[in-house]
Amino acid sequence: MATEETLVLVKPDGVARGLTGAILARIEAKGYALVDIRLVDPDRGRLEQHYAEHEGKPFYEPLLEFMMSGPSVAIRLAGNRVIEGFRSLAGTTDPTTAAPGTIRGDYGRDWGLKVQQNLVHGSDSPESAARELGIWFS
Ligand code: RTP
Ligand code: MG
Repeated sequence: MATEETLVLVKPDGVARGLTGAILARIEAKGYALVDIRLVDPDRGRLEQHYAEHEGKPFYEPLLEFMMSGPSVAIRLAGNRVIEGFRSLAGTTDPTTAAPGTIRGDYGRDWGLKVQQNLVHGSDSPESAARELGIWFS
């Protein structure tokens, strides 16, 4: 199988809380390769592209506001089955119930806000990865 790539974001809550290093350490310990990494302060247009699938959902506007609240670290990550592998490292969407041992499960919680602040993003398919890498590394 050809080596796969995914887009990982350390979202604004992860950067603001100083967890970028801890999250990168988990990714490196798992053995995936960092191909590119950059700090990005995304404008609304970039986020509308990234989250197009969620437009119209109740959490869409709070999600864009949250993602514009500070910079994210964008990572181009490579390895066999890295898409499902990173999502497994990240844990499920809701950090309150994400399994301990995952990034969201160990570092995340419900802060009583309008959107899940869950520290990281990982592409969910090869098609999403190609599209999202184009948005964040253009
Ligand atoms: P991601 O795309 O960030 O890797 O996370 P995911 O697949 O686990 O979650 P997804 O359903 O794609 O949702 C994207 C992001 O929107 C926020 N969200 N908040 N009900 C809520 O408050 C809610 N639902 C989703 C989260 O930040 C989620 O990661
Ligand atoms: Mg998603």
